[in-house]
Amino acid sequence: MKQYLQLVQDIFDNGSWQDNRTGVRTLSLPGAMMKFDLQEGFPAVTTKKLAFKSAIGEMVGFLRGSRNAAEFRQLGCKVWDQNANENSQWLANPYRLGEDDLGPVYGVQWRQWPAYKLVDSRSTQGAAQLQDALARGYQRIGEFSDTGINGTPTNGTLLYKSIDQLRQCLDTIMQDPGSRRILFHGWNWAQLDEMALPPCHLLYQFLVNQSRREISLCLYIRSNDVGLGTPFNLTEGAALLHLIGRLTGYTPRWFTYFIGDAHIYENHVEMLQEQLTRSPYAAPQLVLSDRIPDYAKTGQYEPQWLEQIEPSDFWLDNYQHHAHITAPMAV
Ligand code: UFP
Repeated sequence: MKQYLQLVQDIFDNGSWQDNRTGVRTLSLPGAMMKFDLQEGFPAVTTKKLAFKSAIGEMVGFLRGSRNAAEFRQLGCKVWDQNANENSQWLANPYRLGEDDLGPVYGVQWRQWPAYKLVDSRSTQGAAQLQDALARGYQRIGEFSDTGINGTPTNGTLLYKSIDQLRQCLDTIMQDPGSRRILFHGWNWAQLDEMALPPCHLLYQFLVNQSRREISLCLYIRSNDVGLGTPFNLTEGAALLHLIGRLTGYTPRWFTYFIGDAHIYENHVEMLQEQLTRSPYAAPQLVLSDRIPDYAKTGQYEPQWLEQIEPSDFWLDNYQHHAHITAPMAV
């Protein structure tokens, strides 16, 4: 994990102090990248103890489309409690469904992205569009009529479908592995105002190398708390790539991690300076339970495992790390 320490050092050397909504200042760097070869090991931070179970629990919650902090707690992850129940702006949000609710955060977008279409079904072309949309699983939810502006249909049929982006990615890896369109996205403008926290890790693209039977992931994170968030998000992204590789029969290879705003909170400076004095250990290996079917061995495509996996299906072998240290999370 030299790259992580290099990023921390880069922020100390080149970052600048910024104010933000949390009231705790950050040293921020615009734009950063790390690239890991997962065949060389798992990108677990070793200069402190990684909260591995908690990170995996969160990822499993995302795969199940969870939007409730109690469900994350049951999976062994408490990181959502504060955002669900202590953020005053969220507490006053009319979309909040009560205690522990988070709104349609990550997993909801991954598995149930709400998609709407408005087609002008009175025109000849609109009728064909309506038929096409119905064939693609959209459902008619009503008729719409408005005075309209600049080309927006003034009359139309409103259609709805919930899109399982992650499942579509898996299906495309199986059916069209050369595709350069295998991605899922969390930034849904129509629902940002309904979420306890707009997504930080928001764009995941899978890339398949058929001749080498390898799969890679590029992940884009718009805003990353390098002290607490980055070790967590690295764990989740790399574990997800291992899982997708297992289910589709490819070996996980390159994990490229892009950050928009890479920052260190003022109250994390001491923790990270301490980590810079520690020498990183060799990377551990991620082990996935034999319970999860390996397509490369079985030849059976079983995407339902996206929902069936449990946090206990993942563990780290040979994880050597320095002493635990932590610092408060900014909410
Ligand atoms: N944050 C992360 N990773 C996550 C997550 C949040 O680093 O997975 F959900 C941090 C980034 C930032 C804060 O410090 O949480 C979100 O604040 P904002 O929305 O203002 O960027």
